Amino acid sequence: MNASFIDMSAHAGSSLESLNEWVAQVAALTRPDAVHWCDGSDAENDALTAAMQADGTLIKLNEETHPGSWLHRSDPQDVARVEHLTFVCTTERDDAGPNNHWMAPADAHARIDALFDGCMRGRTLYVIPYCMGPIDSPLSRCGVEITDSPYVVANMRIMTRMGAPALARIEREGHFVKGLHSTGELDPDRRFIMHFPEELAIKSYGSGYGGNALLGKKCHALRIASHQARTEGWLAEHMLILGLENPQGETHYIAAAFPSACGKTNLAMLIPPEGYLKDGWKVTTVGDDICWMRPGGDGRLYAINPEAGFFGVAPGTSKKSNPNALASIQYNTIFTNVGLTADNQPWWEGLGEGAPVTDWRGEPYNAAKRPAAHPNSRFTVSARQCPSYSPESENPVGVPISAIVFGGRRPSLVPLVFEARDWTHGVLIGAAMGSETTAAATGAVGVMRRDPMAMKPFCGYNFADYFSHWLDFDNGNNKLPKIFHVNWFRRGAEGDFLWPGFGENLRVLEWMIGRVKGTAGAVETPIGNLPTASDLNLEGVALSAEAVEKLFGFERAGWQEEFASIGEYLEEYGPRMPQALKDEQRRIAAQLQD
Ligand code: SAT
Ligand code: MN
Repeated sequence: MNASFIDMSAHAGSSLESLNEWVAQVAALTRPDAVHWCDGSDAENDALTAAMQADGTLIKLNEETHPGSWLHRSDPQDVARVEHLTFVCTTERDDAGPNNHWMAPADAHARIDALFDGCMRGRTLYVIPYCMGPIDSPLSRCGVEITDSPYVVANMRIMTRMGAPALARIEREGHFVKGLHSTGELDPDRRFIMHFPEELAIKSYGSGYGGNALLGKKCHALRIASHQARTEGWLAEHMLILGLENPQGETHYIAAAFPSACGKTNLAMLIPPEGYLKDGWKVTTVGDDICWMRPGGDGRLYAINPEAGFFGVAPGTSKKSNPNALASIQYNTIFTNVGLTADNQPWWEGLGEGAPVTDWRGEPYNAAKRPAAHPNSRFTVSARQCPSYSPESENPVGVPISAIVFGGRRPSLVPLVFEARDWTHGVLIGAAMGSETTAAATGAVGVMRRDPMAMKPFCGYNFADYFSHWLDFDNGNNKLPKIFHVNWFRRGAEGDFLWPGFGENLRVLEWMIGRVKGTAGAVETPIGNLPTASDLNLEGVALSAEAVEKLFGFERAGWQEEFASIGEYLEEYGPRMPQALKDEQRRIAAQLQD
C-alpha cells in the first residue's frame, strides 16, 4: 500500500475514530492499492478527471461549446436502477414490508461481503465525506461513501456538499450513514444494492449507475432517511421543491412527487407562459428530486433539498421543454450515456438541434439499430448553474410548503388536477398513486403500477407504517399544506397528449395557490375537488372539446373500478395498514356508488 493509505492515521484519536476504524476494516476486506480521503477541492477534482480522461472513463466534450464537460459511457448492462437487486435488510421481515425485497441482515452482509472480498485490488479506495442538505442546517444529515469509482467521486462532488466541511460536521456530530460501494466486475449476476436501516448502513456492489452507486442519493436520502425520518418525526420524500412568485411578490413553495422520469426536473425549472411572464410570475428551483420536511415552530412543514446538484434525464430536454435545464448544462457538466455530434457535442433525442454521429455505446449512430442517447441517459450538474436556482436552497431553516402535489403518468381516467378534501384524504391520494413505468429502472416500460407517493422503489420500510407516519402529522397542532393530484399525461382517443404541459403547467399551480388562499373555485366530487375549465386561466391555450371533457371531467364508472382496485391494494399490506386509510377508501367507494 502506498503512502496515501497512511494518511488516514492523521484522523486517529479524534472523534473520527469510528470512521477511521470502519475505513480500516473496509480496506482489510477489499484490499485497495491506495486509500484517498476526498477533500472536495478543485485540485483534487482536476487530478481525478485528468486520470479518468487518460484511462478513457471520461471523454472530453467540445471545450468551446461545453467548457469543463465530460461524457461517460456506462457498461451497456448497467444503465438504470435495478429494483429486483435492491434489498431492505431489517431484522423483522415485516418491517421492510411487501413493498421491498428483504433479506435477513446477517445473510445480506455475508452475501455481499463475499463479493467485496479483495475487490479493490489494483484500485484506489476513495473516502467521500458528504452532507445531505445545507452544511449548517439542523435538517441535514451526513454520510461517508467509500467507493473504488472515481466517476462516483466526481458525481458526488456535484450532487452533495462533499469534502472538508462535511468531515468537520461528522467530527462534531460523531455519527454518519456508512455507505460502501464497489463497481466490482459490473456483472449483473454479481450485483446487489443493500440497505441496513437499523445500522444506518448501505452496501452496493457491481453497478456504477447513479441511483445504485451515488449512495447519497436514493440509498441514503430516501431509503435510509425515510427510516430515520419516521423515528425522528420528519419526512424524506421523492419530491421536487419549487418557489412560485406571483405579481404581488408573494412566494409559495410547492413540493411535488412524481415517479422517476415523469417530469420533476421540468416542473421544478418551469418558465411561465408569455402572458404570465409579463405579469411578473416567476418560478424558482429549490430541488428537483428529493425533499426532506419537518414541522417548524409555527406548525408548517419546512423543506430542504438534501442535494446540491441535478442528476437529470437528458432525452427530451430542449430549449422548448426546459430552457433552464439546457442553460444549466452548457458547462461543467458530466453527461452519462448520451450520443455525440461530429464536433463532440453531447446529443440526445428531443434536443431539437444538431445531429448525432456516435451513439451512447460509442458506435456509429444508426437510427435503425438504437437511439443515439440511452433513454435513461443523464446529466450531472451543480444546482447553482441553473438560471432559476433559488438562493433559499441554502437556507438552513428550509422553505415553508403551501401545497403538496402527487402525480403520475395516467393515460386514462385521471383528470388534470384535483384537490384532497383534507390531510387523510390527501394521504390516500398519495397511497393510491399509479404510474406507467419508465426507463429509470430496468424492466418493461409503460406498464401501469401502483407507486405510492412515487416512493415504491425508495421507501426504506413497510408502506403501511409509512402511511401511518404520514397520517400522524395531522395532530391538531400542525398547519399542514393542501394536497393535490395532477396528471399531465392524459391521452385522447387518438393517443395524443391532451394537455400541453411544460410551462402551461403554471396555470394549474396558480389554481392550487388560489385554493390555498381561498380565492379559486372548484366542484366537489367523491374523488376530491375539481376545477371546471373556467376555474383555470386558460387564455391562449387551445383545448379541443375532448380535452376539456377528459381533463376536467369526473368519470364515475371508471373511478368505481379504480377504487375497488385501490381497496385491494391496501389489503395487500394486511393488518398493519392504518384503519383510517381503509375507512377513507371505503367512504369514497361508497360515495361513488350513490
Ligand atoms: O438513478 S436515480 O435513482 O438517481 C434517478 C431516478 O431514477 O430517479
Ligand atoms: Mn428520482
